[in-house]
Amino acid sequence: DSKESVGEQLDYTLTGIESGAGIMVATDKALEEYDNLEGWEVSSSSSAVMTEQLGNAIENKEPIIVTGWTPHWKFAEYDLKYLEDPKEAYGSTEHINTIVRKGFEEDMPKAAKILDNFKWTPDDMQSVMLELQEGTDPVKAAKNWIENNGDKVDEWTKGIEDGSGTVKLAYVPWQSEISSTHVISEVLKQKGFETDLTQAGIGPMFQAIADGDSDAMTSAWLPRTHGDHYEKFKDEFVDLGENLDGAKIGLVVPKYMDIDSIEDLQP
Ligand code: PBE
Repeated sequence: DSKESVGEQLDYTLTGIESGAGIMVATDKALEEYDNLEGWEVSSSSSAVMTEQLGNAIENKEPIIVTGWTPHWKFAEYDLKYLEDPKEAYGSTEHINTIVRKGFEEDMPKAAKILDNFKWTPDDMQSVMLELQEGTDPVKAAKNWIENNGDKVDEWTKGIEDGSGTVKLAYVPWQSEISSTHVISEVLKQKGFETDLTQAGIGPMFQAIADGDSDAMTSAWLPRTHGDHYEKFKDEFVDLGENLDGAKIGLVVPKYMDIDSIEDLQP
């Protein structure tokens, strides 16, 4: 019945992802900060289930509100929009930083320089994510991107001699992080290094860098998404700065939905 409010149609539920993700923490904050979201909740599942439910809703032209982020292939696949967030519960623009353990730059200066030089765009990351979504193996998807973007890779490695030794990379197995980590891993391998990739949750990933158990991560979404973890450990790692600018998190809906702002939702 089209006379039902969006809240009624959705049973007052936002479609979330893995609990513990930065965007889920931000969503809890949004639910607190917006008085009009009283009575709403967020379901937790996984990124894969979220995109599946989004796809199903769009196929049936039904309403859905998901926790969404950029870069992500869903924006290439579907007509979507972010709901305005006047209270900035989700922050504004995010960037993604590369972080290394203390002492790594001294121990492996060539590898550290390559990691420091690593910088790409949301479109670059999104194209690798799309390949993953289509079923390509992460190493192959990374190699394909490298093959098609030799000019960028040359920039990251220019004037750096081949090295040796193993670089230990930690990452959370989200498609965005799988993409960046495999791309930088393949570039390091092309320059003579070996790499050792370890999957972890966000907190354990920061902890591993702080403890020196891992050398580097390319997955710190800042200032908001992983801000709490960053603050907790910031004296115990070295921040090499941005590897991607123009990331974003928020509530995302199909364009056919008749709402534009979080404030349009009714309690
Ligand atoms: N994400 C993708 C993560 C970071 C990368 C936006 C789902 C999050 O912590 O929310």
